[in-house]
Amino acid sequence: MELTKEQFIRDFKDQLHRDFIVKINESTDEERFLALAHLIKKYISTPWLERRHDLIEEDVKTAYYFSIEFLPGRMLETNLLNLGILDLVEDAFKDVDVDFSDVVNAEKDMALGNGGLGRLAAAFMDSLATIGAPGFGNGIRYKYGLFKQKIVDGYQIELPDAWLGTDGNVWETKKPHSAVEVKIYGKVYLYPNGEGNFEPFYEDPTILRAVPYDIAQIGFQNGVVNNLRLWDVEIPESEEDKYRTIEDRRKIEDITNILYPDDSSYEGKSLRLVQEYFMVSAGLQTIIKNYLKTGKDLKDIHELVAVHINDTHPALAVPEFMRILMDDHGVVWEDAWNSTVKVMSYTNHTILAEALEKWDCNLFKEILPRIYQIVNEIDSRYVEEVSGKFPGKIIENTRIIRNEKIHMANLSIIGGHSVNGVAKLHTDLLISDVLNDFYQIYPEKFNNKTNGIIVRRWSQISNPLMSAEIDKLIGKEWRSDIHQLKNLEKFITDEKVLNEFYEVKKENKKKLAAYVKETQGIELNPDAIFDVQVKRLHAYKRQLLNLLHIIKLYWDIKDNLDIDMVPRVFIFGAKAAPGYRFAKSVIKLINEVANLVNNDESLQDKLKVVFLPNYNVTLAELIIPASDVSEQISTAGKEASGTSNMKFMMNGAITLATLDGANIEIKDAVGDDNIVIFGMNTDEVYDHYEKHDYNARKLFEENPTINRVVKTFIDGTIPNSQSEGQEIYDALIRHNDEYFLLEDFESYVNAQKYINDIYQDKIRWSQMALNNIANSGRFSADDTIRLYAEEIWNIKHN
Ligand code: 8GP
Repeated sequence: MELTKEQFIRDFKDQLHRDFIVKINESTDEERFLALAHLIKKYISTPWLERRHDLIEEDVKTAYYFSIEFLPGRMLETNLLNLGILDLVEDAFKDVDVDFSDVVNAEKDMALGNGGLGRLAAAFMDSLATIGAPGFGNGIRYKYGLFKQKIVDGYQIELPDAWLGTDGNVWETKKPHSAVEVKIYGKVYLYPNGEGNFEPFYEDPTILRAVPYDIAQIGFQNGVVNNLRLWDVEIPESEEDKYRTIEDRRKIEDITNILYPDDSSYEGKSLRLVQEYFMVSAGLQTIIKNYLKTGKDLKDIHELVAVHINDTHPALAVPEFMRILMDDHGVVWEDAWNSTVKVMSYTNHTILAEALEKWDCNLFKEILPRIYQIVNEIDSRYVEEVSGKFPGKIIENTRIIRNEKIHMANLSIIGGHSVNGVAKLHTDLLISDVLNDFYQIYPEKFNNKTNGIIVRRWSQISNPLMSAEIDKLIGKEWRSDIHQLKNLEKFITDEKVLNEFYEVKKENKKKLAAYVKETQGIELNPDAIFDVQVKRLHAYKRQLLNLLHIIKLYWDIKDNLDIDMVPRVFIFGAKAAPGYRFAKSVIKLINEVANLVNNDESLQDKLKVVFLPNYNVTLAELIIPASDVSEQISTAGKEASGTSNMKFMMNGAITLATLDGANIEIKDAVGDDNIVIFGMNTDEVYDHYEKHDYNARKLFEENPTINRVVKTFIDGTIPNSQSEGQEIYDALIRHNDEYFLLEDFESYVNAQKYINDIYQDKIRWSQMALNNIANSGRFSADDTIRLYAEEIWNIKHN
């Protein structure tokens, strides 16, 4: 946008004055942040408003991305960057003597998501706007984001993240006039309406008022402003009488209170199903209402609307779309079904069986009586359609209702025209294994869309030093055309350049070290290798393998205090699901090993271990630019894609990886010499599954290193962790090491040794790092979303 620094300073002072009746030098950082956010909203209000009107008026096909998670993190810098005024604002703040980074730090992380899936959804919002595509988001306005993690005595403690505070989210705008009603519970009777359809009659339903809050999604320097709509629940005025007590009201308010309510209880499960339906119904009603404004026939709605089901949580979109078309607008089943299948598409984000959603029919029927009828009908018609054409076993495996359960992935696949995985290997595994039965029926529905990242955030915003260095070498065009990073390859033998990148990394390491010192009291040596594993804590991601290696190093140094090794700092960041006992035990052990190692002076700082609490997007922005080694060590086949792996490579960290998820594509991008691969591949893992021949105890008994390392968990070496240590020991030895840590251990140790060796060759290491940066452009979410736009949604973009 066109703006001078002087004009901006005037606008900003005015805004502060108006919002808080305060002068700039008397204002707090929070006031400055809020005023700046309000000002940004003012700057974009016109294109934001016009965007939606234009799309409706001009009959432009629009994609709606339905997701139960959105994880944007902080939005201030991204918004300023995308508006093209980040530098100007930073500069202006210097002129008025305000520290811009303090203003940035006054923003709370918007963490309406758990990890990769939610971060990807937020990235796609940015990319959709950036490629100028009509693509809007649809989700839930949770009052509490993902819990805040504190570590007390080595244990994870979860604290509520009341991110909305009392004033709400500064980026949002409440739209009460667009509220809709959503019906749950009660009974439904169907009466034939004489036109081949049924008229439903609802007896005693619970009626909810869904109120939208809109958040602008600003495209990168292109004037486009898309919308992310998050729904909040209220009690409709007409129903007020029914909710006299605080307890009664709370039952309703709970619906949008928390992200992923604990679903180990019946109440938790119902709440989650209600959340899913609430968001889907409110979103679809609005989409259909807007479509009708075009004056077009509902049976052609697929020509203007695409709905994306991000993982199975929004899968109720299929029957709800049918319901609205049929019950509210009298479309006959066949026409409604034809449109629904063309409108819907689905992304699968994991092959882990426990994450594939299933609902008990009884619970489903109680909460969503009309939707249950429709799902039943979809299921019977599906069985009828494929009967005789495919073996009974395949039909049984793919139908929606089986063993009194509703299979949400099956509903999403049958009810849509596209199913995609999120990296090549992941899609291949869906096709050849997890969803192979479906592939035999609908091969044409399957496609791959490898994940991507917002390259601007992970370079320009989080790593300004590296970005300035790149500018010096190849000019600034890469900032808007990421593929130009490839031009950095020209400098791969230029020692001066390599040294400069090395120094940039060191500066970033010093910054992280200062944070660690301040928050944890641990001193880090910036000349050490910063070896980082940050991601959700899960057994398959194998943080424990990393820890086994740390324990090995500990013994190596203890055995030979003069050992020749580059000092190593292992950094972890990871939240464990509150009910996930094993994951919490791993956190406890990491912290106790950290205590052991960091307080043992005989190690002479050769080894340090740091667990940084409350890993989130903001912390990632500090850690990733400071990393030398990116740990991507999941059991092959288990990590659908990963996206932090892409962020690390973009920041010149060397990937230490198994051949899993997008690591394989990173390897293709950088070449075998610029990545360190270890461990079993997927075929080898599957071979163990088939032959049932894996024997962890044998490895433990026959390999002295493994024996010593594993015994460390139970022999009292690691203080204050007896029961957790035993649990880990049992998981590895008594329960036969489900994720093959011991089998991959030796190969991992060798890979780590290799890292230690090449790090000593500064030029070689820097060449690898530069090669990673130069080839990271291919993981831009802008490119990924272009493929969604062209191959799945059929929407236009620039
Ligand atoms: C994650 C995958 O684990 C990760 O590899 C991938 O990069 C990311 O999605 C984005 O595609 N999957 C999930 O978070 C996930 O499946 N969550 C559902 C169980 C809730």
